[in-house]
Amino acid sequence: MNILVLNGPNLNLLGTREPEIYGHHTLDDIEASCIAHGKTLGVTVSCAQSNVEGVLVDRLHAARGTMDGVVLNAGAYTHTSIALRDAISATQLPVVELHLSNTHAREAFRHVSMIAPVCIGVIQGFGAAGYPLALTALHGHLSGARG
Ligand code: CA2
Repeated sequence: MNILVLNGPNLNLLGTREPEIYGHHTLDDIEASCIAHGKTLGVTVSCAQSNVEGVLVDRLHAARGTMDGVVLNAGAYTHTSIALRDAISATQLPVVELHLSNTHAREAFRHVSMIAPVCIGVIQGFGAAGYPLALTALHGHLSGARG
């Protein structure tokens, strides 16, 4: 089983600013934890990050046929990007939307997600710990263990 962990804009800055919102972990820490957690699940985890909307769209397109599912923290594009929503639909892959913060406890513009309707589920508000949670959830979904 192959899972892509895809992070969007500004998430390369994790651990450098706003730790009260996003925690102290760097993106490297998070990616390493995803790969390690994947090994416990028997999943090969690939990681990518881009600040560019079109590159994220391209990554999703490339995931089709090579990945079994995607964990996606689309960052601020979550709230604006119909292009990402359409790319998720086009891949026909199960995608878990993920956020470090609880976007519903923040500004009103973060309460709307363009991508949630085309994702299989959403994990948010648990900081970096959300990534292994999302991998476990997606692994369960792909294994047919949703109950
Ligand atoms: O909580 C999340 O994971 C978000 O996807 C993070 C996005 C935000 O726009 C979403 O509403 C929720 C922002 C990521 C910014 O990351 C930074 C990291 C360090 C310093 C500054 C920003």
